[in-house]
Amino acid sequence: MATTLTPILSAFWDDPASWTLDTYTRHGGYRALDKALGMEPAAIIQAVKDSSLRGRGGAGFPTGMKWSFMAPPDGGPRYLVVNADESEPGTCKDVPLMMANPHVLIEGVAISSFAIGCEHAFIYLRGEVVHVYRRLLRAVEEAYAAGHLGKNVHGTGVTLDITVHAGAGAYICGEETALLDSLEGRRGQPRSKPPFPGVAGLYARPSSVNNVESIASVPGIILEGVDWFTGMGTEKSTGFGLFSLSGHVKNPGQFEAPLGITLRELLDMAGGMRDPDKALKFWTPGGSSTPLFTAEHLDVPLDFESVGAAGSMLGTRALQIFDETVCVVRAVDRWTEFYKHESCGKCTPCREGTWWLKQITGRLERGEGTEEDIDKLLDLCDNILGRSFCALADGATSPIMSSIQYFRDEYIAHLTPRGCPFDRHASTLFA
Ligand code: L3W
Repeated sequence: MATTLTPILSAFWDDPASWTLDTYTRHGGYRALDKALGMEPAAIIQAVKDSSLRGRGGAGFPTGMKWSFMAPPDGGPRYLVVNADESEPGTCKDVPLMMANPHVLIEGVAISSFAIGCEHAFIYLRGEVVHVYRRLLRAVEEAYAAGHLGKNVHGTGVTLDITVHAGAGAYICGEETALLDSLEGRRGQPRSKPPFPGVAGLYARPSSVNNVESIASVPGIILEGVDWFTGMGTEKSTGFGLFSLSGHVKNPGQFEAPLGITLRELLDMAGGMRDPDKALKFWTPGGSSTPLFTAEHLDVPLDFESVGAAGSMLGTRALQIFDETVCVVRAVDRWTEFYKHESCGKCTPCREGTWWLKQITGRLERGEGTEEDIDKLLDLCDNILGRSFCALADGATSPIMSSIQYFRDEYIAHLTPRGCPFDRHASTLFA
């Protein structure tokens, strides 16, 4: 049976003024918070654990387990920090979610904060998206005025304040500990783990850092129940997610569907390839940090286990689609430039490694490389993988290693003095 879409977080994005409190309330908003405030905090954590909700920010760590790893209350502050620093190339789900329905995130923050004993939560937003910043500020204001936030949430005596913080636009600040440093007013660079944020996070206090979509999924779990959530998706990758289709696809955008849907099904829903006469060449299952897939992976179920077994990662479900007109070496060179530029410089494998990777992908793309360079790239990747402070450098190796695995011939075709055999003007991407 064909998988169908499950518009839950995106249920009323088409409503006029979908982002207002009025619209959210008309669609049943903040009823989950009412229900949660009548529960024991431990029961909320248990429900999220039982739902098997896994982090939607890329790594897929179980959300309820992360909360239960927090150090026990000692009377001092505890923090929830929402990672809204979406900046992975291709990843574009949290921004539309916050623009179209900021209140589902705020309600999720309120419930999650109550569960973990947090009275002051932060939403750390990517700096460039000023329109989202304004929208969140307005929505938080509305929520305070309606009693969903503040000193006496829903008249229960529970306190919750939310601070929306806009960063300065650095990819590294999506790494949770760099984000915490940045939030504390320092230059954003990853911290060594352990201690994990659950033990010593923001201001060295127990903190949970969770992705926007993870927290926005919590109200549904509380209101509709664990069985409702686990009834979607696969046994180990439960629930639904936003799949973001971009690139050479007829109708790019957000497709909210159960985990386990395939790209073939999603492409059907998106009207197919932009030019039906051009074949799919390669695609990313979860942003540029996840190893590339090709047309042979069209039927891989997009859940954590199946994508992993097929050699990649579900990541952020950022499905960037490239047709046969795209030069894979050029695409990889562009991504590598991104990682080199965004490396925070703290650790040598990443700072030096991404610089060298870019030197080599650049000269290969320009037709100035040698066959030895291809193996040098693989050797460099091998020396970077698992040796850097955070996942940024690992991510940089993914498109390189996978593209050589699937398209070595295309790298070799670049070795002639004329360089890239592709007609740059034939492709509508990377023009
Ligand atoms: C307590 C333990 N907590 C792990 C927690 C940890 C974190 C979460 C996941 O990278 C990936 C990356 C990108 N006790 C724990 C523990 N935790 N062990 O679990 O941790 P980790 O280290 O597996 O992943 P990460 O460093 O959070 C995220 C990939 O996602 N990605 C997404 C990128 C998107 C962006 C963006 O747009 N801003 O960065 C795409 O694939 O490559 O592999 O909370 O504390 N024993």
